[in-house]
Amino acid sequence: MPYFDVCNGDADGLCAVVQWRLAKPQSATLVTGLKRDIALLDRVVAKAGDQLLVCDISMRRNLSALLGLLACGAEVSYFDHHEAGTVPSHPRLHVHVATATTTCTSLLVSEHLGHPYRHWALVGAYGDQLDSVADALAAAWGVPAPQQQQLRTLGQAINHNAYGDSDADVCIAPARLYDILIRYPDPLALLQQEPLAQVLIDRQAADLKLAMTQPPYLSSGRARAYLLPDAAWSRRVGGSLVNALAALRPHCAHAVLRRTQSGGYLVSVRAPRLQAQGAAELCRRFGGSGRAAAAGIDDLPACDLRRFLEAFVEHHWERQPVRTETRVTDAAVWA
Ligand SMILES: [Mn+2]
Repeated sequence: MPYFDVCNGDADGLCAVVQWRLAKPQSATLVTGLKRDIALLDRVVAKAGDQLLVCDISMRRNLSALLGLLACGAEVSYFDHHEAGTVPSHPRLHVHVATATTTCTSLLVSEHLGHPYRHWALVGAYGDQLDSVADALAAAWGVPAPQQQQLRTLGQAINHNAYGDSDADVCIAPARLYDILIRYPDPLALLQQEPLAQVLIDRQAADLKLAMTQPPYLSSGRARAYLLPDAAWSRRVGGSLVNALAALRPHCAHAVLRRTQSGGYLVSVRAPRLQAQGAAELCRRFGGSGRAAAAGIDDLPACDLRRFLEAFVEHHWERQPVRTETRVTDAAVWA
């Protein structure tokens, strides 16, 4: 009876499966990928009686593959915290989905198992930026502050390792990282004994430091846009740069644009933290989507760059229009 463990390659996904396999040792085929690889169930070929553990990938995005696997006779345990859509009812499908913003897959698995590997649960939660939830749990579980900080740093670093366009962009492919993580029932021991942990931590710090030194491409009183080249580090910094910038200047709106290989731009927009609205509305005008505070555009055509930047600067983040003086730091883009 073959076993398959299917998970997102970020910290939350990997730490969910690590806890499960530490609790239930069993050789299994791991199916994972980078953060952007979500349609993972398509990659599984199963037969009647096979056992699947699925962690931290959207059921909505994997529904047809899931139904196919169930029809083949596989049994599936599904743990996730993304919006699931319509959850099918099936005698061989065991669903553990909770979409509250206070939980994540690592915490759901930990709870299901009776919290046998609490430090791993915390690493996953910190990786998913659930800092206040993880801090409260760590305090309740008696984890001293210095160890809390170590688990947070590790979670963020493992999470960072999942961002990139291909395995060539990241320190270590998530599947290979899993093989190292699973050797350690306690991630604090991994931090002490595994040189890779520091490599991941250093990489994240270096990427963010480099990203933060980029001058704004366009700056107005309340709007700042950054244009990143298409490079391995810029593909890795993902959303962490725009989040860091937004935290640094809460009164400003931020846009981070990265060149894509298709010649367009991947755009991330954050409304001013102090007025967290209007981001989705702006991005929708350019084919993007998102939430009021955080939104994006997957592929802004290069010919729309100037129009987007003008709209970004002129966008009303509050009910009263704000006068802005636009300063363009690099004239080439307007040409
Ligand atoms: Mn997650």
